[in-house]
Amino acid sequence: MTNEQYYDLIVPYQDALNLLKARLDVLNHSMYGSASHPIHNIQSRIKQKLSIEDKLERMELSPSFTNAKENLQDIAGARVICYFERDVELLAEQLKKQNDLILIKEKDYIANPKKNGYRSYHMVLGIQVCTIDSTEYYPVEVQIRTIGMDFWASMEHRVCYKQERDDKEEIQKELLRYAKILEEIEEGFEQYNDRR
Ligand code: 0O2
Repeated sequence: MTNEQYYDLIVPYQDALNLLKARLDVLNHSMYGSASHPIHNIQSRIKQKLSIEDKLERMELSPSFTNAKENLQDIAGARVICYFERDVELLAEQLKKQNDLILIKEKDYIANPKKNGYRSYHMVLGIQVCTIDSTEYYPVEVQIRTIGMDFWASMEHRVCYKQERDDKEEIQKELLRYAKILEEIEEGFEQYNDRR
């Protein structure tokens, strides 16, 4: 893929991401009124050219514009960090209710955490992008999680994720323990919040 093809590829994904972020802003302001907001922060990214090419190669596909568009659902990604687990659930529910968005894929690693302790709610949403001559849906991968889940995932990503290590099993056990401790701490905060 040439640089020019890469930039042509990502323009509508960036548009889709911007449209989704505007939706999230509105939900953030309106979900609980002006009293409090569910979202702590939002991070977003467009996949780098090299990461797109690497991923296609891992899928045994040639790294072309067409293969990227037809086979990748994470060219655009948003990570939404909420305060409480209940905020994650409500936000996901609200997004699913918006009937001009398409739910392409959903993975609930909060209801079903991964073996290593990873917890997060994932969805791929189809966002309608209207230009002067076309209307098309583009996928955006959305990860919604709490501050504690994000802390755990960021640290695990740093020390372990996709790495070959001799002590991987041992580390995984320890990481699972940390995930449980963080879950307990967050439950404590949520209970304090409910008692206000
Ligand atoms: P990176 O480096 O964060 O970009 P996919 O891999 O997206 O094609 P799949 O299996 O449906 O397909 O993805 P899934 O399970 O929804 O997970 C996708 C993303 O979730 C990962 O992206 C990570 O960001 C995050 N994730 C999943 N499992 C873990 C985990 O065990 N630890 C951490 N820290 N993050 C996880 P990438 O592209 O794999 O990685």
